[in-house]
Amino acid sequence: MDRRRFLQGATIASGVALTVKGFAKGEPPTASGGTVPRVCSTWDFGVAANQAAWKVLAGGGRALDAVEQGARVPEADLRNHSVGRAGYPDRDGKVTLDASIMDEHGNCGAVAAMEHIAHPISVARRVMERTPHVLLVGDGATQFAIEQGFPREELLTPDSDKAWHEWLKTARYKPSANSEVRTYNAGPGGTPGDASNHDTIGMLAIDARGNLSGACTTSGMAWKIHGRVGDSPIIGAGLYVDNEIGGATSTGVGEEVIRNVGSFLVVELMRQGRSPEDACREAVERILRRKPDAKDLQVGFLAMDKKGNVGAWAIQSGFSYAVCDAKKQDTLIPGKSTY
Ligand code: SD4
Repeated sequence: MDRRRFLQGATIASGVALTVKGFAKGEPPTASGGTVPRVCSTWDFGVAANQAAWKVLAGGGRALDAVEQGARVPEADLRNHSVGRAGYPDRDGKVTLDASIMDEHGNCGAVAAMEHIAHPISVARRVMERTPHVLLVGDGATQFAIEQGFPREELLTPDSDKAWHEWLKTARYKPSANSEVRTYNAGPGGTPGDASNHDTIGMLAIDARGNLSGACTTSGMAWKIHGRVGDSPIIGAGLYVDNEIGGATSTGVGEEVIRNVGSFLVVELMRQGRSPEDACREAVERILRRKPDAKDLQVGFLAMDKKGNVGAWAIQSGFSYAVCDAKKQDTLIPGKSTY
């Protein structure tokens, strides 16, 4: 399903609780009307991730379990070249993954630049729950994962390898706006391109007890310098959750998010009384005020407040997100006739 159809579907599916506006530049979607439990996630591949998360929430499960289960879906999806297995590699042909997770108690865990482990979100959770640390990187993260029983695997698929060799012909690294073009929908062997080399899944959930958790997982920017770490595993940048206020997550060019501690900023703006959408918008505008050239890049924020209200904002059009709760879990499934 392309983004336009997803959005049309989302509009039809919205009912009273969700209002999805058009995607004219500077006009990302909003969801309002707090509903608990609820899960939201970035981009249209968030629809499938939300379904997995919803199974946990609908059964009365914890938001933390929901976001972990949800994030594992795109991590395993071979059509998705920006998260987990089959993610596009760095300039040296190595697939290095970043992920973070945060629960309702303020506990958090993360891995960065980790190779050979297919589910970084679950390793991040182990870091949170089984170590005194927050962030493990590189070989240390892989070693820890293996000690924890995760299998060591080759994550570079033939499609991603082919795309990398194609990129090597010019070897030009130029992250740019992620607007209409994306490799996710191009299917196996999707054309690699500057315009579509970054799509992270960030998820936020609130469970029936009103507790919030979040997760964020990515293979980062395609063709990056080996060792580059984006915003996704940096607590406060790619993900932040404060169970009293709400949570936020980000997607897009991570360097701009890190510079502005984006997700923490969004949560702090909600603490000051801003709605999730307003908070995301102000964070985007902060980035643009500090660096006007960032207008040519893509950065998007997604936020959920303590009541389950959801909002988002992005520099460019083309950013989408998926929301799932008891009222509309089915209607946001891709390919359903309501589309
Ligand atoms: C990064 N923020 O590594 C990630 C990439 C991304 O949509 O979000 N793409 O910078």
